[in-house]
Parts: sequence; structure tokens; C-alpha cells
Amino acid sequence: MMNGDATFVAPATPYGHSGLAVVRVNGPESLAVVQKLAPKIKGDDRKAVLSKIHTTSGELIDECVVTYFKSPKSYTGDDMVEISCHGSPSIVDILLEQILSFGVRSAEPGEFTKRAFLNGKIDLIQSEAIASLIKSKTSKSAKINSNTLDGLLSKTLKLLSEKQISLLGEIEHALDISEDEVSEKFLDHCRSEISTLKGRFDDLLSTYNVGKLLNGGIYVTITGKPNVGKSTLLNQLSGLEKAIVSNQPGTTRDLVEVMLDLDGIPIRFVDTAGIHHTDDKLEKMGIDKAVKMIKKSDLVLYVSDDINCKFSINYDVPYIKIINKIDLHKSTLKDNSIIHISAKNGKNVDILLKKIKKALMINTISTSTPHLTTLRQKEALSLCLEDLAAALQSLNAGRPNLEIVALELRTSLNSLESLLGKTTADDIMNTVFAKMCVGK
Ligand SMILES: Nc1nc2c(ncn2[C@@H]2O[C@H](COP(=O)(O)OP(=O)(O)OP(=O)(O)O)[C@@H](O)[C@H]2O)c(=O)[nH]1
Ligand SMILES: [Mg+2]
Repeated sequence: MMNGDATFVAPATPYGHSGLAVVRVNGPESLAVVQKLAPKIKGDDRKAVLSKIHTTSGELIDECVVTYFKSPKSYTGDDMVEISCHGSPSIVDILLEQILSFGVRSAEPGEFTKRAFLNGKIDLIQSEAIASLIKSKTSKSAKINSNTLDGLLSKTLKLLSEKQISLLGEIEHALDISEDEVSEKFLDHCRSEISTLKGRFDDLLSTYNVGKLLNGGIYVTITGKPNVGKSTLLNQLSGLEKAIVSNQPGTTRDLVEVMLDLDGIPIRFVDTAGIHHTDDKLEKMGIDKAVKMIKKSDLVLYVSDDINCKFSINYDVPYIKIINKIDLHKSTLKDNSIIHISAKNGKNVDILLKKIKKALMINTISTSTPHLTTLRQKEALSLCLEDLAAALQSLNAGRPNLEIVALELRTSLNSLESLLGKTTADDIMNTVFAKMCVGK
């Protein structure tokens, strides 16, 4: 493990007033630079030292706790110093200004984690988990991301990749001996091993939807004709006065989004413009937005206030049929697929929530098993699976060509390695870190 060439600095805590703020300096010059401002710091590894910090002209900035982490025992694996000062933006600003004046540069987004990755402390999946963990909005998403950071997904993938490497070794050995003499028994063994691997990868791929759901990528859109009570329902679900409610049809034009925590799962509820034929230009724009939103939704709440509503929807999305304003209706329908509510007074909204959780299969989610959580992971694993499927197909051909099977297995392994970040193209790797905050 080695220090990178550059020394860089960034605040690790958000800009604002707080009890403490932390500034991180990373790289070969980190200790020397901090010592120029705080000569009392001697460089004891991982020892928190209380020290006054002065500007280069000798003015006191703050009394801080300074901790030096000697390479490789730091977050990044490089030499690193963490300065905990009082949580005032002006103290952080002066501190940064002073450190930058010694030729240290500002950190790029995610650069601390990138150094940890380049130093082999974590793989790319774990790096992504750090970004997701910071952004986690609910307990279950935090749990799944910390499990990934702890290596749950990486270990599973490594184990499967070792199995694949071992099979590839057996095939290459068989090829070395002579392709003509490969027995049917050996081919059967290869078929069975690849099928098992493919099954395991298929299972992992299917966890992506849940992983996405846990990281807040699930949209539930409220739709229906104007004035049926869509905005009232959004406000009732969230307990907030988020959207404007009025008896004038066409009130909502823009998308109004609220994130709710349903049993530890973050769900985005979106209120939309009422859909109907109109010549009003602004309303039409709102309806266009609503339609786009419906199409990308995971679930739609289709609201009507008409007991005779036919509930026909033109898009291929799952939906729950809702008749609102039951307080105004004399009777209700005996159709179990329709739920009758009063968005205004909250009647049956609890039953609706249960239906939503059931439709999204929220109660079946386990956070203790590995999950794919990013599109990059899904794409890399899909590629890996495509080549495994091709290898299986080649093996099932009339006279299997083991050279081709080996090639397909190797290509599939490459995708697996890029998933873990061993062979990931620079541009893909850089996007992973660019999505992170500065200071992480
Ligand atoms: N009696 C009764 N009135 C309701 C109920 N839900 C909503 N309303 C009323 O219906 C009217 C329209 O409500 P909104 O929530 O603005 O309806 P909307 O579907 O968002 O309307 P647009 O944004 O114009 O499409 C308001 O006057 C609400 O107070 C309900 O359960 N019972
Ligand atoms: Mg509305």
C-alpha cells in the first residue's frame, strides 16, 4: 500500500453550525502540513491529541483534536490527518484556507473512498455501498448497505467466481491433454457446474429490484381525473400539507413528491395533475408530466370519486383501484378489488397502506441476504450471465467445442471482475466516485 502523489483536503462534515466539524487531510504531506499549523502534533499513530491550531501568521484558529493515521491503517490506506474543530463554518473555512496555502489541493468528490479502493482496502461494490449508506433514508436501507459494505455481496460473488475459475482450470487442463478424448462424463460435469453457477447468479440478479427499492428508487404515483381527491390523499398519507387542495378542478399541475418510510422501506409517493381532455396549455403540460410519471412507476394509485368508474388504464403498470369520498356516497361496491376510502377524513387509509405494502411485497424483504443495489452492478452481472448462458448453450451443442466454452467462461469472469472493480474501465469507475460527496 502506498500514498498517492497528491495531498488533498476537504471537510468531512456538512457545512453549517454544529458541535463539531471534521476536516480531513490525506496524502504524503498531510502530517507535515498540519504540523506547520499545530507544532505540538508529533505524529503518534492513531492518537487523538488536543492542540491549539494557529494561522501561519500566528493567530489562534481553534483548539482542536487532531488524529494522525499512519499508512496503511487509515480509512484511505494513505497517511491521513483528521482535525476535529468546533462546528463553525468560519473556523472550517480558515482551516481549509491555511492548509490550501501550503500547496495542498481540494479533494474531488469521493476521492477519499477512491484512495481506499485504489489501495485495495475495499472493492468497488463496497465503495458504492458507502455512498448508498450515507444516503440511506430508512433503517432497512441502512442495514442492507452496511451489510454490503461489510462484504456480504462481495464475498458471495468472490466465492462464485472462485468456483468458475476452478471449472475453467479443469476445462483448460482437459484441453491441454486432448480435446478428442474429453469424456461425456466430463461434459456432463461442466454442464451441471455451469447450470448451478447460472442459477446462483440468476438469483442474485433478481435481488436488484429489492435493492433498488431499499435505496429509494420506488415510485407510487397517484392518478385519476381532476378533483377526485388525489392531493388530499397525498396529504393524508404523509400527514403534511404538501399539495394544494381545492374544489377547483385542475389545481395540481406539477409533480408533488413525498418520501415515506413504510416499514423501513423508503417509498416516493407522487401526486400528479388530473387526467382529462383540456385545451389549457399549462394543464396539458401537467398532464404530460403525469403520464410520464405513471409509465415509470412501480405502482399506481388510481383514484376516482365515481362509484361507477370503469378503472381502465392505458399503461402497463400495476395499480390499485380506489373510490374516494365514501363519506358522500350512500352505498359501496361489493368488489374486493376496489378499496373505498375518504382521503379527507382518513377513513380506510390504513387498509390502503396495507394493500400498498402487499403490492410492493414489502414484508417479504430480508436485509440479511446479499442484494444488488446499483444499475452498474445489475449491468455487469447481466453480462456475466449472458456469457454463462452462451457457455451452457455451446456445451449442449451436438459436438461441443471446449475452446469456445472456455472463452465464454473467461469473458463471463471478466464481467464478474469488473463488477468487483478488479478490471473496471476507468470511466465507469470514476462515475462511481463522482456520485459521492466531497470529503468521503
Ligand atoms: N367529502 C370529501 N371531499 C373530499 C375528499 N377528498 C377530497 N375531497 C375534496 O375534493 C376536492 C378536490 O380535492 P383535491 O385533493 O384537490 O383533488 P385533486 O384530485 O388533487 O384535484 P386536481 O389537482 O385538481 O386534479 C377538495 O375540495 C377536497 O376537500 C373526501 O374524502 N371527502
Ligand atoms: Mg391535486
